[in-house]
Amino acid sequence: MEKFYITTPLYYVNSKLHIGHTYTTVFSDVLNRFHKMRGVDTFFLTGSDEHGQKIFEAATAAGKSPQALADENVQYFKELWKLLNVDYDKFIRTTDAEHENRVGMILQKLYDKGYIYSGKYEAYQCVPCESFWNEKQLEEGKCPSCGGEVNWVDEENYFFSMSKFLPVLQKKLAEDPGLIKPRLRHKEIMGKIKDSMEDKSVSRAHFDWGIKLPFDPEQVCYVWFDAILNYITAIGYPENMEEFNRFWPSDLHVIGKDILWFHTLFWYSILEALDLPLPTVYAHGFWLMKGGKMSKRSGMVIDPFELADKYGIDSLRYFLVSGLPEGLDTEFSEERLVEKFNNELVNIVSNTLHRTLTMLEKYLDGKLLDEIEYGEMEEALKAKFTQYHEEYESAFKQMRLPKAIGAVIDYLREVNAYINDAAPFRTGKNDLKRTSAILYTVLESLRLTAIMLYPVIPDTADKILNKLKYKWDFTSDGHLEWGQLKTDELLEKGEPIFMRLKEE
Ligand code: ME8
Repeated sequence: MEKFYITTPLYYVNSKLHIGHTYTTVFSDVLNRFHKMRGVDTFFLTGSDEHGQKIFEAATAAGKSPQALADENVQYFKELWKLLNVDYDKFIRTTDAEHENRVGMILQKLYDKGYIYSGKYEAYQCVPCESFWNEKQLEEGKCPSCGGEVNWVDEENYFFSMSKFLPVLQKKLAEDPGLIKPRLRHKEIMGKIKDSMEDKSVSRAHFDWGIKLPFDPEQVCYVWFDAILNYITAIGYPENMEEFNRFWPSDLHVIGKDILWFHTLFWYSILEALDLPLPTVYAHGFWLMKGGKMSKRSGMVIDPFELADKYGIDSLRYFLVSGLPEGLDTEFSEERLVEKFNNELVNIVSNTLHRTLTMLEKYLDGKLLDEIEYGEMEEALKAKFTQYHEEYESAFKQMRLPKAIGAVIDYLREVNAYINDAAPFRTGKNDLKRTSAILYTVLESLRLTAIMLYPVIPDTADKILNKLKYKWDFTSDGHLEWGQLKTDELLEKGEPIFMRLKEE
């Protein structure tokens, strides 16, 4: 059976989440649902990053223990994902005993292989990014990831011999550019390899909020080394290799472009050291606010709870995944959210459904005739469906979600043009056979579009399919074949599925 293993970053528990984090998780959920509804054996992992100096400092400032702060925010993360219909299979916390034990085993394994050794550490540290850099990596003396201030640290600790693996990686990445997506991110990383050719410290001696090194309990594991291993510990490595082999290599690590270096050169070197195959990484751009990156640090953030409350869950999911074009940064705007919702989900999806069910009630008392006779116009529309469906599938497989959604909406535009041309409002009661064939063609198109939109707006898809009295279990393939809508049910128009939104 085909499998699909997808992950989000583990979000830091130092504070609440904003629309940027929400985007990554919803985007991953949409991709996961797309594969799941094709009958694939999917596994969707998300979680929380809880160790390290940054969390320790945030907890101290709030007068709490790091564990208490983490517990509180994990609860909040889970509430947010539940509200937004994020259907993950596992939520991993880096303080889970299972994860901590497995990280300990991996550290010991690498130490025994001679890939971890002790030495003197000197680097520039960026506390908010939990990152360490050499002189060459800094950009104008600032952290290359967030552009913030860095400070100098030196201490005795342990190093991972990353430089040993980078030449192999360089070759592998040149041979297989598809590992890092989109293409511009692959290019970015290829350009960074030569400045990364040095070993990386993987322990800290000056504080203790972390996983103790099994071979030196005076030191704790560097938070990025601990957290990045979650993608393999969550599925059993190194204890349960049967479960692990079912899903590894993962199919997609979805991240923002800020943590690309860690998820490629750093992560891939660890995997090389463990003799594990490399997975694909997809890095998206940023949601901006007033031209800058929306971030906890800048304080310029948009609260997802507030937005979901104002505009609804599916409108938020829809806007997020259709609103950020591949690889690019985009300004977040409520005005655009409302406009997109009204233009696409209300004017096109909801109105087409309501208008058609209204005609069905009016001319055929809510029941389609059993026999459907297709004419030329119907055959032409079916051919268009095949074409848009292919475009949708191909865009989805390339993670081009705005394009995939665009294909569905464009198809519905064609359906509306077909309604105008076929004119069931003219044939009406005079030619019931013809009217029924036209309305069937439109309702079947709506059934197909509801299924295509299901990964993005699952509740709405469910509502549409309920109105059409179409039953499916959301996880088996074959529902996107033309002609599966039954004609033996009484369909009622009821209330429209969406009303126009106003910006608040
Ligand atoms: O980096 N636009 O966690 P984090 C789009 N714990 N996405 C954004 C964004 C924005 N303005 N701001 C944040 C960490 N993100 C580490 C990860 S993984 C082993 C450890 C999203 O809480 C984006 O996915 O800082 C980014 O990569 C992630 O949040 C960073 O979350």
